[in-house]
Amino acid sequence: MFFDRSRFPDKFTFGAATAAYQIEGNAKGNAGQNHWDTFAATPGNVVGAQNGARACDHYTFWQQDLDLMQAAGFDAYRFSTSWPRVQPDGRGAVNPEGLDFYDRLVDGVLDRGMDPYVTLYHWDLPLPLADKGGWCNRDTCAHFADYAEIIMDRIGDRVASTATVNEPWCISYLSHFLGQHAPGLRDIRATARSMHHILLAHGMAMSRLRQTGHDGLGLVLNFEPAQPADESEASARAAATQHAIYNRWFIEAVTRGKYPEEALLGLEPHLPQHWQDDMEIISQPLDFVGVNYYTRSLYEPAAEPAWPGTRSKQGPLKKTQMGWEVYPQGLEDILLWLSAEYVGDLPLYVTENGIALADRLEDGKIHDTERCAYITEHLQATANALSLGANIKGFFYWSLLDNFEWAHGYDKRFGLVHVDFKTLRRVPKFSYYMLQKALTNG
Ligand code: IFM
Repeated sequence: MFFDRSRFPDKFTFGAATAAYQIEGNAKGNAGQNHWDTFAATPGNVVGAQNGARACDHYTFWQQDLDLMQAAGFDAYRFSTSWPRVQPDGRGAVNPEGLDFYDRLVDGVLDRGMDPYVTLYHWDLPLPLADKGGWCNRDTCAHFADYAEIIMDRIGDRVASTATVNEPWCISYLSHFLGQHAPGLRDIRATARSMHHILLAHGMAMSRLRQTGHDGLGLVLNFEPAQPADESEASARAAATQHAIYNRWFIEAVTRGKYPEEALLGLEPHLPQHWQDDMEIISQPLDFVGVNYYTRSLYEPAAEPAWPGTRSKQGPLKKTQMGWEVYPQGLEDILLWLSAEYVGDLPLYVTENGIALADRLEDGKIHDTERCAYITEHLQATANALSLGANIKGFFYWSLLDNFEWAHGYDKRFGLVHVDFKTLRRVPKFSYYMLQKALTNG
């Protein structure tokens, strides 16, 4: 059986999520370039050197996309605003077309009876700021606070919820240590700095938005249970180190104003001087925490002597098109762990959860039954956590549309709606109709 809305409280919010660079088409509307454009133009970084210049052209087809959201019966649409679309240089002059776009989009969401959930930064760093060191440069944080104020000045009166940043682990560790996302660095000093500065940017934007009278403010973190690959002590230590880096660093900073010792062990020598002085602004009160969850990871010690001295190992569970294990229990565990250890009664939202599959159009239809099962199991996990006391207020599927999956290009399909990237035709998948049926009692 597919999920049943009656298992959730009346006001529980069901939505779907997207992000600007992945769907809008950055070439439209006088947007500035961002570091993904140049990262993608560098051989070997993105499958087929694909980029977000056209994507789903949501910039043109946004009304059609919002109609799809409305017809599915969603309560809310989670989208991000593009910094380079609004401020092509990342500072100073505003592109009026960019601001107008988000103004229309927010009204379009409201006109269709849904709540707008905005994220201010989902990875599209303006190129001129990247040239000055991007998230390794402290100045980027102040520019981000200015940009946050500009956006919220225009749409803040109508949005239901505002997240400053999406997935700081990806913005920093994945992009500066593992080199898999823009700017593609593999450098521990850049990693430590970006891990700190992205939190400082969040804190500075929070302060600015509070001062200018906004509420409903928080941030979106990604979590992945880090489990030992075997029974050994060494693997347990490897998993604990990765748990500290991935799952504890950001939530501990924003809720307790500190970083975990296991992660400081490798990162502290590379943090900016006097980083402790920033922890107060980083840990100011939040109105919610967004939780993005997809899978778990297994860790064991690496032969490599350099910190963190861990490596991940393929697990035995069923895999998605991304090669990620399907592990719904992890979502329940993470939600309960966050409630018990860090957030208490502060509202939690599952702001992203979804599965990539090699969907194929057959007779004009897409029978993505695996996606239906994935969604059902993860909603079940969410309902379990709710019934055990976690204060979860909503669940957003990632993603409404097939889109630009970063380093994987357009090959990995997460959408409820299939997009033909040649014609840009949208075709709702079986999972879309299943959700629609459950949400509309149809
Ligand atoms: O597509 C991404 C999204 O941009 C951030 N969270 C994870 C998704 C799937 O990889």
